Amino acid sequence: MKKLLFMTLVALNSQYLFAQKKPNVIIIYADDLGYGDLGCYGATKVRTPNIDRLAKEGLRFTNGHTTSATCTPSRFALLTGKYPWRKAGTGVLPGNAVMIIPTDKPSLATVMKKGGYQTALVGKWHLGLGDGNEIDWNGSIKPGPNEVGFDYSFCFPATADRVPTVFVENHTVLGLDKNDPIEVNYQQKVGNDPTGKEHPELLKMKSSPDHGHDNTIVNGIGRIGYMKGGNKARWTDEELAYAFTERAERFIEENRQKPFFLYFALSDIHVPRMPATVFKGKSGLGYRGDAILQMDWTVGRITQKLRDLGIDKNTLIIFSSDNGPVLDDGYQDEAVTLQNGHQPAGPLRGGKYSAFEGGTRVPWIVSWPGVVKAGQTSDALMCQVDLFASFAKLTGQALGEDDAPDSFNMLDALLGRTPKGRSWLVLQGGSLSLVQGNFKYITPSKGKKLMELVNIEPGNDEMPQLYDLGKDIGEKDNIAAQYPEKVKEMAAELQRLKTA
Ligand code: NG6
Ligand code: CA
Repeated sequence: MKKLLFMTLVALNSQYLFAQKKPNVIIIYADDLGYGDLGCYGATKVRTPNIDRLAKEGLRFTNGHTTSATCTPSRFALLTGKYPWRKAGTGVLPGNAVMIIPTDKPSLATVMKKGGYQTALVGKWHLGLGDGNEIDWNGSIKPGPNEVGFDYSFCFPATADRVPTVFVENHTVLGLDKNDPIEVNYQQKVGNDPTGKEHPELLKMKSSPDHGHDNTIVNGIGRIGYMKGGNKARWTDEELAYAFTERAERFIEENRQKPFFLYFALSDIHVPRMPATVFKGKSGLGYRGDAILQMDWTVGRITQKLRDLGIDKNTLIIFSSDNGPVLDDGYQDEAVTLQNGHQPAGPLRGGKYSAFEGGTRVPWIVSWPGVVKAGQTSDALMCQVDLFASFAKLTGQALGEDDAPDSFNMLDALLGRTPKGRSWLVLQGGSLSLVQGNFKYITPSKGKKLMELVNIEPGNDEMPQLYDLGKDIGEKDNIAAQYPEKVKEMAAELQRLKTA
């Protein structure tokens, strides 16, 4: 009897240890969500109770970063553990681009797979597909997410404002009628579908003047790029959040007995913001605010699903965003006119596309009930490029020398065991910056000081910029002239890191 009890205790204990070691991991990656867009980061004009709850039950970072101020490079860094500016061709990609994640090197997903996880990507991909030969949208689309470590993938290829506006499930376009083949072209019009440019009267949401977004019209919205065919396979914008959430829930449910890794890359709150009808008009801030409510609903569905399945305590969730916020990113969706005092970047200067903090400092929440202490805030300097090495550590793996060259194991900071983050970080906005402690140095660059179309300061200046983020989080006071030695030292260090 005693022995039995002992064995049971050992078994329970090792199960507990196993549970501690191999939590399910979900990265919920919002698109273009700013530092000030959530209640738990100070927003008062829009309510995000589900995400706020995640923060309340876990850890909220105040100095968490993406590597870059746009989507493709940030996602590249997340999956490869490498700074995107080290590799040419990692800027915002069109919908028919070649895949830029190498298939012959480990990715975040292959690491998790090797660690014994079932892996999935659900949502926005935007890292290219295929190997350089023209993509056959009507056949098998390879290589893609499944070739870089995802057992299951359900995505759209680029952004919601770029063709083709279809779901790709593993290697095939979902719901494709073979008699209505898809053709995609980013140079010239294909097929007879009306374009936004020729037929603005057909649009249910107008594009903003001069932004483009006036090629093929799908679901009453002009897109970037031209497509023909695939009419039955085209999604409607209003179903995107639901479709992604449903697929994510299904993956969680099917894999609830195993450790799983879900990279859940939301389309919200990127343009075109055209949320499900039930969210339209709900926030009072236009469709951008409504998309925030929809995003919060998505998070609520996922956390509820985990609770329903009884696996919430064994699931590590990271919620973050790929870059900072933008109001007008190409469509007249009232984000500007109905802003109503909402500050999407909070106290930060700049936004999407910017070298200022608004470009890369984003919401970053970690929850793992019972392991990550509830209600913590950390001001550790964090970067998504480090998730690669941190997850390798979490799953008990050593990285090869050439793997994830820019990724450091920050697991202790990630789980709130230490307040110490990185001591330095390179960030990519209009130009490169280096953060060291409280100092931030921005490389001189010639470009415009204001991107008029999006009304964002990209951080360009022909003179070096130096800010003390400890005192001046809004980067208002350039102190480069007062600290010439510091400027020289940081410029040299950035140069060294670039070639290291
Ligand atoms: C820009 C688009 C913008 C958005 C962005 C990508 C124009 C003028 N603007 O080029 O609308 O699609 O690319 O956003 O075309 S990201 O979040 O995927 O990086
Ligand atoms: Ca983005």
